[in-house]
Amino acid sequence: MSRVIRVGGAQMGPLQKSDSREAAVSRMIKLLDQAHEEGCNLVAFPELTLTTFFPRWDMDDQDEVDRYFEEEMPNAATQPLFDRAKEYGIAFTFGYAEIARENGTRHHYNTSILVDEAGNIVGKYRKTHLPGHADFDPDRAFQHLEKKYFEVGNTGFRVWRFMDGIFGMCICNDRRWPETYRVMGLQGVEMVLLGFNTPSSNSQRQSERGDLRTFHNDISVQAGAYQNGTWVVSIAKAGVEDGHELMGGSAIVHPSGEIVAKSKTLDDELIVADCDLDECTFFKETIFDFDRHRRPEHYGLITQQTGVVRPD
Ligand code: CDT
Repeated sequence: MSRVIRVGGAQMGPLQKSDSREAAVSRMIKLLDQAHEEGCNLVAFPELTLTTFFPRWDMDDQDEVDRYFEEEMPNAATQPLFDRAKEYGIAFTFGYAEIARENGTRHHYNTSILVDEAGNIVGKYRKTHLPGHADFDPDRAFQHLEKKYFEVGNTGFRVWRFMDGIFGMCICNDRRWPETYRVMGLQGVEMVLLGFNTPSSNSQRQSERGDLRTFHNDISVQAGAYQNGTWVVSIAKAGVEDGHELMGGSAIVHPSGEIVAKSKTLDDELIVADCDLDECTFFKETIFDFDRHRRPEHYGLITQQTGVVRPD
């Protein structure tokens, strides 16, 4: 039986502070309509799809912060997206800022969900690698306060049996860490879905070239795909948000590591590729046959320590 999935990567253009959830969702629905016309079975949207990338703003009023978060999913603003996707029979994933109630306490996470073609949420991932800093940093050209507004996710890198395949999720900065893909690779992942919001310039090194930032994005997702024999669908929120530019470069990556579809703009844009999950098999059974070739007895440091310990 064929395991080809037509994937739509729904890059989003910028969202300003003043934009409503409804405005974001109506743009998502437009991309979904286009994906339906192009015969997609699965649509991937970016990280924090519903709002501007608010961690660039330093806020101390928790009520103001909480306005960027969702307490329920779906909710009134996103229900039309769930309804339209169900009508089309399209599965989808998107990221949002989540307030979760766990053991009577409110927790703030940077979250993404996987929704099946019948509109059921079948998977949830909470971001593990939170980049940036927790306190205002006057030495940066702009702020990146994810460590202030979010807790480290408590889901770990799970995978789900979904659409005749094995799917996993991660979010933005997670894509730069090989451990992210390998933990999912060890569970047989065949498609990693991820969204990102990446500034076009480095707040700590303004001289860094844009093409180098694109290279670091590409090399991360291409290596993650190849080294684990998995598809990677990596989707940006791009463009200028209240004067701050986010890079584009959404990509669908084959298990060979080759990019098979790439966005060209910094705006709402759908990229499409037919992804045959069976194309993972060759890589998983040859050069990256983990069972035959991995040597975990020599990898202990990876889980025993966080930072670098240099020899005396
Ligand atoms: N959203 C996100 O994780 N962005 C980071 C920027 C890091 S710069 C502090 C990224 O890795 O793209």
